[in-house]
Amino acid sequence: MIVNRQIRTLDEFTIQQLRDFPNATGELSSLLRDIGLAAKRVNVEVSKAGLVDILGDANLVNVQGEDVKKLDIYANTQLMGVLKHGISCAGIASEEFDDFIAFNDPVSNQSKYVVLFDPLDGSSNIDANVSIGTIFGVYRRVSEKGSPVTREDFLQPGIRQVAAGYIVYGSSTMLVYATRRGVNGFTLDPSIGEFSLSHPDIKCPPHGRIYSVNHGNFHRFERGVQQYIDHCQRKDETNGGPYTQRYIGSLVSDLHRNLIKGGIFLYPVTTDMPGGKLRLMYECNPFAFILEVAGGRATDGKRRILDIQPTGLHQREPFFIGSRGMMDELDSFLDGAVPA
Ligand code: P6P
Repeated sequence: MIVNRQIRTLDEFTIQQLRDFPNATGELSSLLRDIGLAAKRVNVEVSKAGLVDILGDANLVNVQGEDVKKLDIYANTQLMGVLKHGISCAGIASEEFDDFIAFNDPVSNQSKYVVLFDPLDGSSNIDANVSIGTIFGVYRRVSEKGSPVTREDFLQPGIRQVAAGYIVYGSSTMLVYATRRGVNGFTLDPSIGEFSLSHPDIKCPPHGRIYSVNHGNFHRFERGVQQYIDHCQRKDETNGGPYTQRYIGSLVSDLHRNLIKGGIFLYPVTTDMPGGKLRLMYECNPFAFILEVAGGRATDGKRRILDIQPTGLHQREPFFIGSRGMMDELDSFLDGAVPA
């Protein structure tokens, strides 16, 4: 196998960004490299899960009331560690913690970013060896530098993210992140232990033929959603259908596939989850930012996800995200959907 050694690594790419934007302080580049380091450490454990006693439950329940897997804790510890000991992050909020964490040391208090993350999303799939992922969003703090971060630094609408990304621990391990300048994907090259640019300037196809939804909830969806799903199944060749249904049950895997191939993902409210299931701050917002930069759309069925003013770190939202043309098509079935 001939590997192109001219491919830029994540470190080279982020440093090149600095050269291209001399006014940049380098803090964001440094923060992204820190996340890349944590991802490499998590990848080692994820890839040998099943061989060592790092699978299974940690006999703990997190703020979500969900059983915490040992790998959840490991991933959470690795992410918090690199960010706390770096120079770019003043504090974090994690799915695994009830409240945000202010690092509150002299260096961290001078940092200008905060990071919200889901350290290992889809961890209920670990035991079945299904791909899982890490999701993160980066915001510029709004409180005064030099002091500990406050709740307002974290409760910002998603449109204020300066970067967002995910790592998918799959057949290969990829780190994909977006800034306003674009979305770029890096594949971990085990021969050099570096994430290498493999998917430059990712664009989400304006239309696709994949729809992703948990059909088990069909009879608990609102009528408009049911009608849209029925439409996806009834499309004929004249209007590009029928669509194909793909649902892994691991958000990072489902959305990575739809980002690359085009498609739409739906996690609507159901009668037993009237607020939706997915978390606004560290699941919906990061992916909404990434998809919009790549040309897609993301809503809660009515509002643009990135416009939602959060009221809590762990609030849930109904979530519809994907190719612009498919999202526009969905809007025509949903009452009160705000046209793009
Ligand atoms: P359901 C995994 O538990 C997760 O949080 C996301 O990764 C995934 O998209 C969703 O829940 C799957 O939920 O109810 O279809 O199993």
